Amino acid sequence: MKEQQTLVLIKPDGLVKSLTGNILTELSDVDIIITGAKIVQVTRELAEEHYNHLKEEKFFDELIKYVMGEYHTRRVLALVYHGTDTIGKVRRVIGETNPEEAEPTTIRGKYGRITKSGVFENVVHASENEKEAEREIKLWFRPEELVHNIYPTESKDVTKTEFFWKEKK
Ligand code: IDP
Ligand code: MG
Repeated sequence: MKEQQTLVLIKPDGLVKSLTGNILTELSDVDIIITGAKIVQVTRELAEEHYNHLKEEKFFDELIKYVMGEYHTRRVLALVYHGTDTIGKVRRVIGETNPEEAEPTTIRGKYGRITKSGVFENVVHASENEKEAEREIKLWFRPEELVHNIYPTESKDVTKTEFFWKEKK
């Protein structure tokens, strides 16, 4: 029993199909809590870094286009879940990578499909293990965007331009 965090992405097909509510409901049944959430427009750089371990696969280019939203909408919902054994719990709820092989009761089994060009449109991403979870959470989120941090943080003095809401005169 271990406190873990995991990165979940509701991919562009999940957003276009209005599945956000259903997916959050399925994930709320396993006693884990959301500690960070935001809508992200995925750049090519972020997509390629996220899937860098699949660079050599023949489906890599299609995968990058898919996660950048070229076939659906240019955004994903990024979430960090926190709790005991979160990584395995979430992976069980989402199901197998191939939506045709995923159990029909899982998120991917219920809502995923394979396109004619062979893209696995499997609706959600979730980290596979602790090493990947740490890498992915640090890639997608800054420490202050999470309500609770399990990885060490440090403060640095930086000078930067920040945006504020314009004050009404
Ligand atoms: P995972 O998302 O279940 O962890 P990975 O092997 O890490 O599976 O693959 C990342 C993503 O790449 C998958 O979610 C899926 O969208 C896509 N993908 C994986 N394997 C294939 C394949 O054989 N054909 C087409 N797309 C694939
Ligand atoms: Mg993976």
